[in-house]
Amino acid sequence: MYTTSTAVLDALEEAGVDCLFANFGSDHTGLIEAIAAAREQGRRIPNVIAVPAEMVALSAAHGHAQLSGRAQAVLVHVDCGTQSLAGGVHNAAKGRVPVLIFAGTSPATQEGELRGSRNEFIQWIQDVPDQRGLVRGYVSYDHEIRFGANAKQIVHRALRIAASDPRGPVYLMASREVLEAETVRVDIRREHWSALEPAALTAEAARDIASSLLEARRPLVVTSFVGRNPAAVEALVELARELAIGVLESVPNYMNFPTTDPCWQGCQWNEPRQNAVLGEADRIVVIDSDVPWIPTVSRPRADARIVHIDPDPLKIRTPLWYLPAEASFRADAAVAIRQILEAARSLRRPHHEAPIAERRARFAALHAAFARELDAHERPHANGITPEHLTAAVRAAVGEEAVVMAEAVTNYHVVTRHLRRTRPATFFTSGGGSLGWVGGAAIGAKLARPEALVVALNGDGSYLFSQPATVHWMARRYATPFLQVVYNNGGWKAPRVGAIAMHPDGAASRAANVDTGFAPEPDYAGIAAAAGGACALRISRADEIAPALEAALAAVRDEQRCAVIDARLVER
Ligand SMILES: Cc1ncc(C[n+]2csc(CCOP(=O)(O)OP(=O)(O)O)c2C)c(N)n1
Ligand SMILES: [Mg+2]
Repeated sequence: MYTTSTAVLDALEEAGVDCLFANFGSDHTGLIEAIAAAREQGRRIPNVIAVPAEMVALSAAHGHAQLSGRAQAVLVHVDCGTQSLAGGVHNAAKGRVPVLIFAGTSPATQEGELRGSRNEFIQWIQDVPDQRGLVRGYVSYDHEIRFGANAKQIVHRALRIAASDPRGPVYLMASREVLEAETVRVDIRREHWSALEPAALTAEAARDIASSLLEARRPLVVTSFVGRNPAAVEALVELARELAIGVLESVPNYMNFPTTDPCWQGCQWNEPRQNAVLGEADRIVVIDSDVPWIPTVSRPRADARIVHIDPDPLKIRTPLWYLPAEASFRADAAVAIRQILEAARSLRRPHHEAPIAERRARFAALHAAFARELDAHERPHANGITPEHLTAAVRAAVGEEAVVMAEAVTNYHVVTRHLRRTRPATFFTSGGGSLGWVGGAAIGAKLARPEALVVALNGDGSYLFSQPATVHWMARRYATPFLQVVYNNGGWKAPRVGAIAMHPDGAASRAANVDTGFAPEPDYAGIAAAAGGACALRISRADEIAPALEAALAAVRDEQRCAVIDARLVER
């Protein structure tokens, strides 16, 4: 029997969706039947992964797409499952991650008119006026499949929109009757539905930017997510090295630039001080960034000339957003950087050589000083574990190739600096602000790159947000072992330090308790052991770090099970 459900599965398979992260309900009878039938008949369909909590499902699809570059699919139950996707929808939207979210709806008939008509009390309760409206503020496209006859076309269209810049989540829904209905098999041509081609700069714009970079005294690239495409990192390295341009990462969401390269000028997060390199730059190219700086604390000089290249330079979905750029371009970073590089090669003249050599030396000196500062911070602390020492030890233990998924909050800047990544596609954050992405994302990463060592680095609060029981059950069930380190600082540090910074002499600064601490603390690692047989370790002394990492990596590599290290950080 060929039903709309069969057609949906066919379309996902044709589109190259590897995984369907599924949380089933009574709306999915047609899909459950079609999945079983496909397996019985030996027809290829995406790998169905059962996920006991929807936010974890979406985070896994998110992590997978970040590594594979391919949209994955998430199947949820009516309005309830859609709401349970929670902040995962925000993260996928803000992180520009392609994903298809597919939900059933309550049956649309109640007297047995069609197969799938209502037969359970909950189907009256779950009938809501605007199910798609739950996610409309975040998705790039939402629609309802009403007939089997064009279900495949709608799935392909949705995936095409998801995969085209600016990428993001898309949402489809269909009633149980539609998913149960028999239909005809439609043949599509894959190439008619591929993502849009990456956009380029005009030749004139490429020349203008190249010439302004050649003439600059302190040219700087500021980026957050150029590294979502490893080819863009390669191009940026070539451009920066050839023209001696500094590269400053602002809230990096990917590995954007090798930290060992003398052009790398560090990264800036929420540090409440002017960034010196940013303040010195006279020409700035902002490439792929939502927050290139925070003007109330750190900004370019008033006479700096700024251009902006981005898949979505208008940031239409961010109500308050502007940048003092003299020109903005909607273009793909890899394409645009190559164009600028070619133009610079043709425009370069002998009189450019001395200034290029001068700034090359300046950036190299700044880089060397910064590296010395990092070294100093990594030294063990007598009283316990510092996040800098811990991160340096993780770096040494896991190596340059390991894939790191980070949700480290007040330690983001520590993690990004001290991991000192050198290779593209070895560092990821959610790109959004809804905590709880990290565990699902680690599973998605491991599914996308089974041969990689996957490492999750996260706060204790973020660990609890991530639904660790679901995550670690999945990790065992689907053989996706990873190493997880909990940067345990006793609770939610971010809101506490935020309040005290806003009211330095206020009551909160004097209070012993501001309701952000987790004492008595849960046994973080024990949760993972109970749910998925993870190797559970708990440390609080500096000399315990290296042995714990060794034991944890042995569990991940040799026993193929997760390891969770609960690292109690020293109070500072
Ligand atoms: C879903 C969600 N709820 C609440 C917040 C607000 N919030 C921002 S940081 C933070 C604390 C996170 O704790 P933890 O992961 O331990 O990091 P720490 O601040 O301690 O470094 C909270 C609750 C959020 N960003 N996302
Ligand atoms: Mg914390």
